[in-house]
Order: sequence, then structure tokens, then C-alpha cells
Amino acid sequence: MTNHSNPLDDPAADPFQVAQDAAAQIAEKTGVDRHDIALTLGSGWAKAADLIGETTATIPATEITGFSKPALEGHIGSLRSILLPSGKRALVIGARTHFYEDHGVRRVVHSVRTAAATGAKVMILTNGAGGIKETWTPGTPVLISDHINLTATSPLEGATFVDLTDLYSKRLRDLARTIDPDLDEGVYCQFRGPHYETPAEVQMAKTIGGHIVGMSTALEAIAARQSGMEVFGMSLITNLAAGIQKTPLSHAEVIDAGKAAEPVISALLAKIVAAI
Ligand code: 8IG
Repeated sequence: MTNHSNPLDDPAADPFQVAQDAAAQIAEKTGVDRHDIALTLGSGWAKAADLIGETTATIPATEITGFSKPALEGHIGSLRSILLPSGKRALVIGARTHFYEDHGVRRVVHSVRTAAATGAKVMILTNGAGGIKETWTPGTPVLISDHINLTATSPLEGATFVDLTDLYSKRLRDLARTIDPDLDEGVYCQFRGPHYETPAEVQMAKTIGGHIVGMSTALEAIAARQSGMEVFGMSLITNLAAGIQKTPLSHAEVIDAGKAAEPVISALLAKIVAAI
């Protein structure tokens, strides 16, 4: 369903101004003027919010300008302000708008632009995804080392050229490996979805250098870099990608694998956040 009151749906609107407005509303509602770090928690990662610090405010995302209603079970539509043990402030975004929802790429990256407007210098993007490497059993967390954007679009508008070398911060990946030396990494392919890939598409992704298949993150990472943030990405492999796994993919199984892995990966992410 289209939310006709969303200012981002007006082509004449400036998405960065809408993000500024959203950040001002977050400051007002949380009582926190600036956030230092932002996290988008995808499926399987939500529990991390409880572990990284003390939640000082929770806001339904729909109360903040530009945000959309969550489309899907397993996706919480809230924004939380969290006080970290270090004294830093984290903004946790539990409301992701996916490209496949057809609300346009401005709405997909609004949370990231809002995070930047709140002052966040680090953007942590997490997701549930399919794995191409057969050694990644469901429940394996993987660092994102780079991405291949297969959406055929960009959050950048007009002749805006943004360098994406080292988009997924080497510094932060190295830091994550000081917490868990076993963390593997891979290249994330963002497909449009909402269908999962065919086995042939998974083979294509593998051939062009991909290791992880999903429906989020790449567009958000581009927007985060445009806004000057340092990006850290992690995928929870909830299933092997189609054709790698021999049985059909079911959304219920994906949700179950996420739930089972959640305590472990949430604790891991909390430790990484504490070290940033
Ligand atoms: I969870 O296998 C999850 N999300 N595109 N493919 C794509 N997205 C996913 C998958 C998958 N698993």
C-alpha cells in the first residue's frame, strides 16, 4: 500500500532535507541531539539491540517523516536510541524499506540518510541472506567485503559521482576479526527480489564474483558512503542459495534459521559495536 503522505514521494522534494527533518524529529523525541553510530538490523539481528547498551527511547518509525510501514513479519518498525557503555549513542533502525516494495530508492535509503543527519559516522548494515559458499551452513555470520549491485538503479541522483573503493571498511572488518578470528567474508549481490534467485542466477552471481545473495544493503551502503559514513556490513547466512542448497527455499525456514542463530550473532555484533 502506498503511503501518500510520504514527502519522499514528491519528486520535487529534496531527500536530504527530508532526512534532516527526520533527524530533527528523532532528536526531539529521543532527547539525544546527536548519534555517533547507526545500525540497521535485518532479519536475524534484532536481538543485538538489547545487548549493545541501554535503550533510552523507542519510537515507531512511522512517527518519523519519510519512513514507511514495515512490509513484512520479522521486520520491526521501530527506531531506538541506545546509550553504549562507552558513552556513545547508537541509533538502531529496525525499519528497513526494501527495494522490492516499489516505493522507490529514495525511501529505501532514507533511514541511512537520516542516520547520517543525526550525526552518525559509522553505518552498520546487517541482513539475512543466501550463501553461495557451501561451507556456510545456515546460521553463519559473514562479513561483507564488497558488493555487486544488481538492482539496475542507484540512490545517487543526477551526475553525482561517488568513489566506492573500500566501501565496506577494511578497518572495521579487521576489527571484527579481532573479536571473532573465524569470521569469513564475501561479496554481497543485491538482487531486486522479492523472488529468490533461480539456480542459474545463483551461478551467474558466483561467476561474476559473488558469495552472498540478498535483497538489501548495497543501495543503502552507497547512500551511506555518499553521506560520508564508514560502512560495516554483515550477513547472516540463513540458507544456501537456490541450486547450491538442493531443497526449495521457504521463507519460514529462513525465519527459523534466523531465530536460531540470533542470540549468537547478536552477542557477536554487540562486541563489535563495543570495540568501534
Ligand atoms: I534470508 O537466498 C535470504 N534472503 N536474494 N536470496 C536472496 N535473498 C535472500 C536469500 C536468498 N535468503
